[in-house]
Amino acid sequence: MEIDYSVYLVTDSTPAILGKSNLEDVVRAAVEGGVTVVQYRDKHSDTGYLIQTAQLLRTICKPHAVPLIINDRVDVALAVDADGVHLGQTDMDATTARQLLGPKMIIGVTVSSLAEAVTAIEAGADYLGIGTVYTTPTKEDTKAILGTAGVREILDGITGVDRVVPTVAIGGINAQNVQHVMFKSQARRKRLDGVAVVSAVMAANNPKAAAQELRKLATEPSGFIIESRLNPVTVVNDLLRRVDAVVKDLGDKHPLCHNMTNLVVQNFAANIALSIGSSPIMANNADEAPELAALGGSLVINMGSITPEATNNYVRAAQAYNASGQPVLFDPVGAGATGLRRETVKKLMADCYFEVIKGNESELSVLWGEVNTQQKGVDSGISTSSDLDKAALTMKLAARERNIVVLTGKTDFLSDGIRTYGVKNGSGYLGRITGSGCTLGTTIAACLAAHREDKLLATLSGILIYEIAAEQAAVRDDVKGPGTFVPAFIDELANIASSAQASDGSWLDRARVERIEIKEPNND
Ligand code: 3NM
Repeated sequence: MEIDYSVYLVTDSTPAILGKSNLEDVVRAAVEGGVTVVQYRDKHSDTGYLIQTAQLLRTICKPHAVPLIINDRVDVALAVDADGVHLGQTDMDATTARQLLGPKMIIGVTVSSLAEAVTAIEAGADYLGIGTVYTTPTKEDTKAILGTAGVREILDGITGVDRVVPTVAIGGINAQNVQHVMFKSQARRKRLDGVAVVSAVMAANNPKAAAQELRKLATEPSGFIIESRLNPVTVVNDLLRRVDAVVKDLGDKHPLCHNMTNLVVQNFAANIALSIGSSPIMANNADEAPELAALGGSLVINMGSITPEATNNYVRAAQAYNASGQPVLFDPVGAGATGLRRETVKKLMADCYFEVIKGNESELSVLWGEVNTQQKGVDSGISTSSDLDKAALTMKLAARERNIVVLTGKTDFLSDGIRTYGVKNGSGYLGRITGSGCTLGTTIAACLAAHREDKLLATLSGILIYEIAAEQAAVRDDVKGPGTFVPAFIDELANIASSAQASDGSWLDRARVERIEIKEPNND
């Protein structure tokens, strides 16, 4: 039997989840809404009650051809002629269960490491539940929190095993994150077949609608695809030839650039956006985000001035842009400076999809997981890494997050996980004024909104406009120091935007971009 694992419902009869609802009613609604598998999971009731309830659930699932799987209890599965059992690591082992159940019954196993996954497949498991993806209050004895990167590692690892089995991820999955769980956990040769949820349906006010929405989200392609990977332009000169058109698009389309940024740079960022032809809005209340996202622009989340309220607004705003397929750029300012910032980064990375992440070396090291990177303030600090190390960090983070990563510094690095480049343009003045990193984010985000086809090209265009304008400003006679640099810089950004409108690409003669060849990251 071919099974659709896309939305796998695990039941929970405890009052904390089910509330005052009745289990059968919720499962019926969920099946009508479109869940594709039901697992009856009840860790507390007596055997007689389990059998009675499982029989009832069977009559609900059968007309919809939805398989009914029994958690842990092989005897109950046999008694009600269920479609299969699901076994945790401390339940009966899969080999013994197979002997008792025969060859036809489905056996699923929960795994939280590659070793467990391989053992389960070799013991004859028909599918794997991979968890725990995110922290969840629903199950108390969960082991490792894998994140999407951990799920991906397991998927990558099991492609080496002879038998291919379907997989679902479990733990903290809901309508807000289902698409990026599916997208970000995708390994080179294997992707998840679906997601398993408890509270997202069992605790929903309207389980049928919740199931419908999850089914739609889990099976529809997300807006996150980095299309540029399909047919990428890689040669530097070919990319540079296309940059002017991106800058021209910016002037033609005047895309909205929505900034949720820190207190220091709000005015500067708005002026930078205006100078390159984008239309800025500094809106920190996420209640406005769905309407703003519908206008076709981009969002910058710069966590320079974080508060609990701000973090909540960032998540909700990013999710609104994610839902509408519009780009979000994340600037993890000072990511390693305090425990609060590390926690905020973790939350944002778990709950949102960022098309571009832009940071300095120490910020990106924290995102990669070298959490002992201690940052002083928000500056990058003294680097001990070579340019190749920085390029490799940029590339492996982009490959893991399935997005574009920009690492700023004397040379800026950018990568989509496949193509990696270094940009050597810029001016020392950028290091002597506030907000130069932050407003580079605004510039890149404006380009992303204007050009949706090749996201790496859009990112490169933003970096080049910015760094070349800085170079042009720095050599002007009227620039005597950082104070006079700022207005000259804004003027030069506007000059580049006007040149692009006149199809004069001569400003790009200054571009110093080189491709960096790094062997494919192995996600270690
Ligand atoms: N198993 P929710 S996590 C039943 O990690 C279960 O193996 C898990 O609940 C595992 O969808 C979990 O409400 C509970 O977060 C998932």
